[in-house]
Amino acid sequence: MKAEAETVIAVSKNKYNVNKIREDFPILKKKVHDKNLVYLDNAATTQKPTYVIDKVNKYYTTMNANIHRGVHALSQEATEAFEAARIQIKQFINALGKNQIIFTRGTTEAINLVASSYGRANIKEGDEIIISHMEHHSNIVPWQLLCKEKNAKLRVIPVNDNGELIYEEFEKMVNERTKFISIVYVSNSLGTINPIKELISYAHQFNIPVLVDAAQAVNHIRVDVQDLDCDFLAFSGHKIYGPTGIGALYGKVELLESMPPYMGGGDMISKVTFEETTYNELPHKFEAGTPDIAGAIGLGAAIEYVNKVGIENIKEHEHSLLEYATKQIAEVPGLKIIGTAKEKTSVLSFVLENIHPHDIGTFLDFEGVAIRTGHHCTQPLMQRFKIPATSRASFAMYNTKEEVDVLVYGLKKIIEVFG
Ligand code: C6P
Repeated sequence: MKAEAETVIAVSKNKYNVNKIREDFPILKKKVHDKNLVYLDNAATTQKPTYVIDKVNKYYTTMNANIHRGVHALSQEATEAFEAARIQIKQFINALGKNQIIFTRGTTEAINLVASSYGRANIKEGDEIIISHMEHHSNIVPWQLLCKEKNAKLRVIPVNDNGELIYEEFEKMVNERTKFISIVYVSNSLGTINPIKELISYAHQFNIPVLVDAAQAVNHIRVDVQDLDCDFLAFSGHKIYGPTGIGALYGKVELLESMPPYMGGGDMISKVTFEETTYNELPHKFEAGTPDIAGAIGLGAAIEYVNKVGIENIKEHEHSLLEYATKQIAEVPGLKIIGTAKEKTSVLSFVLENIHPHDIGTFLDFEGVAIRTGHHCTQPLMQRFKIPATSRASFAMYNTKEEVDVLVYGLKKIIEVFG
């Protein structure tokens, strides 16, 4: 195992050293079909630096125990590491208190928690919930289920041809029946960055709470829950260089306090009798059962790593990659970019005339290039653009212009082969 200090990348004064960063991600040395791996599927999940892998390893090799339960040394050490990860998250998104950070399996579970707990307690027949046309299925289906159960109505903010929210339509949609808004910060299929702060400020004029799906935001741009003034915010660890199966829900204390538990079980209780149960304080009220302790510690380490590189540095690097790729890809005949918003993160979705995205994905795989093809769990958005699927290249802190060149080379070769 490398010493911790060695695993931490070097970003010397104003100089972003992508090659040094790449050394921290062992998987990037892998060969695929005898070609160098070019990993451009970062919106699906990011690769993990040695720093994170080592922290997870260290947990299992030196402190594995259940948390919040034991008086013995291992349990206390594990509890401390787990709670330190919560503090990392709290600081990263600038929450006021660590009791506002609830560990979940990821964004999906976080949204389901709010829809089930807050939603069931507060949404009534005839109420309206607003989402947008660019939501991931995990920010559609939980609300659909709730609306069905409560006989409430789901309303959808439309999207223009560039893949931007039609903001005026949102304002027109808000009325006295609007009781909740759940909205994606950054679209996974298009890369669009939505004007979340403006939207929240408008919603708050009418006391409507807003949940922000930040799954594709926290790894690209600075997210500050106090500045946004969002009521809830959800994200997944695996999209920010952390492990899979762990994520977080942020919530305002008064809302979280008022909500009934989502799941019952160990750790979420204060006292149980057969007649009555009282619940533990925040955030434990929403953390029933043994959590993914190693995952949480890994997520804390991932955030530490991102902090060391600097989110602003990452943003700048990814933006320059996006600009370069957008320019290079325009040279591919018959290619159309889907998602041309003014404000974008490093996602490049496209279609090629008469060539199915799955063929593109398979062909590129033989060149060592990993992209995602399909509907990206945003079927209504695909229907909006009248396409079944796109090919999506998504860039992370460790990608390079040379890798973009390999992608473009592969795409040109596809045109030659498929004519
Ligand atoms: N998007 C993608 O390839 P989970 O699966 O819970 O970690 O994240 C769900 C989710 C929610 N919201 C947005 C905006 C997302 O992008 C995702 C996950 C992946 O685009 C997998 S479908």
